[in-house]
Amino acid sequence: MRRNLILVTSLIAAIALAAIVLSLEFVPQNNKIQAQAQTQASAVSADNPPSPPHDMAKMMAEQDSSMDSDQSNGMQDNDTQNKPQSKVSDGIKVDFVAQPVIHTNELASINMNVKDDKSGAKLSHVDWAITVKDPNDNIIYKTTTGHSHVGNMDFKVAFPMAGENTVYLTTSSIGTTMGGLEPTPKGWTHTMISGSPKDFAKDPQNNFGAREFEFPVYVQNIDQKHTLQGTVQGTSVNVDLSTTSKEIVAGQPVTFVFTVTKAKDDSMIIHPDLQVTVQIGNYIAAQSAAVEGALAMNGAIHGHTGVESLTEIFPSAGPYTLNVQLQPSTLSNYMWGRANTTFNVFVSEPTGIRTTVTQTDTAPPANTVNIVGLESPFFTPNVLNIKAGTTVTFVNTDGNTHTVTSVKPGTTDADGIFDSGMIKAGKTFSFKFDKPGTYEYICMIHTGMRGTINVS
Ligand SMILES: [Cu+2]
Repeated sequence: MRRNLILVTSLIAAIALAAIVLSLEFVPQNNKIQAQAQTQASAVSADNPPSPPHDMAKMMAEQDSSMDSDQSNGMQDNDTQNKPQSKVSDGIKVDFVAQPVIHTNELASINMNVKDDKSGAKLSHVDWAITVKDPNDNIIYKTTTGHSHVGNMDFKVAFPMAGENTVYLTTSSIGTTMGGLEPTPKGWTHTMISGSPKDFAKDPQNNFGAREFEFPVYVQNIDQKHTLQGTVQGTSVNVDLSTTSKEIVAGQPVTFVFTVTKAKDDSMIIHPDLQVTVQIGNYIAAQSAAVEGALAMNGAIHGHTGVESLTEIFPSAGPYTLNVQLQPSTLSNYMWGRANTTFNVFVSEPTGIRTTVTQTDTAPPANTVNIVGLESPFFTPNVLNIKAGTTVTFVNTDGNTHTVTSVKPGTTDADGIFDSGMIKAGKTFSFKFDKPGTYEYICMIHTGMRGTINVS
């Protein structure tokens, strides 16, 4: 009994000691992480960007031409980093923060806040749609209409192409008591006065209509250089990853090039061995032979000159990691023991798949109108010509609730001819047009959405 007690006591003492040792070890690291987080936070909250967005775009374009030479020395150029941007359109302000350094094919974070420019207060009940285009004007990302309760929108996107990409934002405010939500305190946002979807459209303070914004986002080539400590004391090596293709696409071969140099003077290390493990989540998609105790002939990736390559076909799109383990061979001119690191790459869908994603906007069946959301053309077809006696079905293909409400031409005043009420995502509304004429309709929640039915 007594002996057990002593055992337990000494066990507790040992655990406590271990905890102290562990915490001592972790304190400096935690501080470092916190310090980094603070630096990031202060960059994010800066309301005024150091230079206006237009000048920045120009700066970036100039930077573009000198990019190749910058990359070869592996230095991070401050001018190719994204800085916080703010834009104002008729009283509505959008603060835009993209991840400062974005490499091609890595998942990058983007954050936007919609505010009242005068008061700086965030708007509540904001709807938004986002389209992202690459430097060649191809759509690489597109949302249906999303909703934010407090005017904050976060999303992640991988940019396949280096250079100046563009994020297009269409945003609009929605009524206050919609969906059973309490209105925000009076005076705090634009979305205040009416609370009723019917009156909402007539309320100039409540209804700020739709606004369109665009923000340039600078993306650097995939080139990523990692400096690693070797297990031999005092040694460190650089591993530089680049690709031979501009884009990494699922199902298509891509060649990764690893360059291994001495960190001290960036001189080439000859005859290094690398093991590369390609992983998505916990799933290992591919692995080269092990380097441990093995020479090149055993199948590890080996480079006579310190430049190794690996050609890989990714089975599907998504965020992958390349885990790289490297060690010198007996023929190497530098002995660092072992080192390892992880590179993040994002594999995109083949273009064919991407195109079909956006094709939902087009070609609905006869006498059907798709409600596509905040971005023009809002309804497809936007103008529908039919014969009297035809029933038209409106299908909400967007991710948000809309209405189809007939209005007096050129206005947002309901004329009572037809009104769908709320059409939730995926739901439909049908109306039979008996009398010839021109019928204009809008969405009562997003009054910028307008379409026409011509009945002959
Ligand atoms: Cu709508």
